[in-house]
Amino acid sequence: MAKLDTRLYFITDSTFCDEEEFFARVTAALRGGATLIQLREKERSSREYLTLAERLHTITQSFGVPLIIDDRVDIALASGAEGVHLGQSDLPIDRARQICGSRMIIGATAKTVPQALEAYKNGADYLGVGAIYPTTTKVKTVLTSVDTLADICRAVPIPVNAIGGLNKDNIDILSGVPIAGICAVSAIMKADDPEKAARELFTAAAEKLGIGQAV
Ligand code: TZP
Ligand code: MG
Repeated sequence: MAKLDTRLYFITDSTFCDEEEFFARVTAALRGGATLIQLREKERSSREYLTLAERLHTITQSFGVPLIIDDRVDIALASGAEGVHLGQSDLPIDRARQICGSRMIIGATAKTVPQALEAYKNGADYLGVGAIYPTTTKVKTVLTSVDTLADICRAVPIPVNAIGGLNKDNIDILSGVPIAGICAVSAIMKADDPEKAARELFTAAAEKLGIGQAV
């Protein structure tokens, strides 16, 4: 399996800019220290999703950072990406594991301790938990309390990342919760300077939450 480092997990959104700007922004985020990238496309045809994934993969590979594909095991496999992220209405984790084999990173969304335990038991490598704050990113989600996030961290031995409305100025709420990292879309994607935004979020997570000492 590719080395899994979820400290600064940048999830992309290509819906508000053209393709060149999209790739420029993701490249900037990688320069700023993103440790894991997710391509997240909800409106694309399979062909478009694959084309974007292949192009993005050449970029992530040049930084030695794994690429995770949201929702779609087929696109992940076809593009050569290192992993796939599956929500509660996507393929079950154990079926995805059967298809992908042990080398693929499989991430899961969990909002409750039972969901987290089930995902772990079925072979998930990491969990995304949230939304911690309301988000401006297009997503069907409900808020998850910091207490539930903490319970999930204690319940499973795999990395748990917080997601939802997080930025360098509001992550203090996660202080003392043993998360492995932060997931962010808009704090980086929509920043004036995505490289600086990624760097500042990475630094804030290290300084305020102690994320990053041990990988
Ligand atoms: N799942 C829960 S919240 C969310 C996803 C995909 C979106 C997070 O986006 P942002 O812009 O970092 O709030
Ligand atoms: Mg999904």
